[in-house]
Amino acid sequence: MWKIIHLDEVDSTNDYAKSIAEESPEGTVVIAKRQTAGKGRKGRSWASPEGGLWMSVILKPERTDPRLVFVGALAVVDTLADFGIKGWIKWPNDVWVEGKKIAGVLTEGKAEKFVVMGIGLNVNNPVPEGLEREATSMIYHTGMELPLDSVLDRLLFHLGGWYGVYKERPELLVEKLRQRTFILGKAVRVTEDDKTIIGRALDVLDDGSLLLEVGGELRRILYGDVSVRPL
Ligand code: BT5
Repeated sequence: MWKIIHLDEVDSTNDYAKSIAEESPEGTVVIAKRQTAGKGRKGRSWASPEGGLWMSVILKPERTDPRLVFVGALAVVDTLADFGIKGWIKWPNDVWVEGKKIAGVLTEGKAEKFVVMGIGLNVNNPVPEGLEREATSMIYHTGMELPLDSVLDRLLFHLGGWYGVYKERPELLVEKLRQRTFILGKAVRVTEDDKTIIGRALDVLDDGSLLLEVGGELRRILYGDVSVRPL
């Protein structure tokens, strides 16, 4: 299913993948040793020095909905497990290990044409400067360098599996996400642009949205940055 394009350096594998997506088959993967302008959501930057796994997959699903990002997050959690690391998901797109972020997923696309799913996973690279308190890398948990090719192999294997689930039985994807997210039951702050909502995360609904209890009322959140607040 996969056709892999290896690059030494690129601004962003997501931008590169988008530029070739229309004429490329589904399953084309762009991977770079380093990115000079790696991107997070909302224009944030993603530190991408050598040693990490920076890649983007071109997908052409018949339907695209917010649950697609869970495919990437669950595939990262399973990949970490293959290397003996327990990962947890922070809805909707982050993977954390022992209270720190180890990976992020960024999906972008063109309606009805393609989706590019970018995954950044810290593997052998040290934590980016300035993020020492918030981020972590696989090497700190395995105690040794990992061959990036093996990590990529496992990640693509799990991506293929979860993508199949997304297409056939998306409710199962959400079920699995519920089990692997660490925010349920916690007091959270959800920020979207300049709006902030504080409440308790109750559930991830079947459509992928987050159900919050805010001052006794229920609110459905479709998108946002979640941070867990001390009770
Ligand atoms: C994400 O955004 O977590 C999505 C990151 C996706 C990166 C991949 S790499 C391959 C592909 N090509 C791209 O250009 N992007 C994708 P967000 O939830 O907005 O989180 C961004 C925040 O994570 C930043 O503001 C930093 O606080 C933090 N961060 C930046 N670099 C990091 C790193 N290497 N490890 C952990 N946290 C990081």
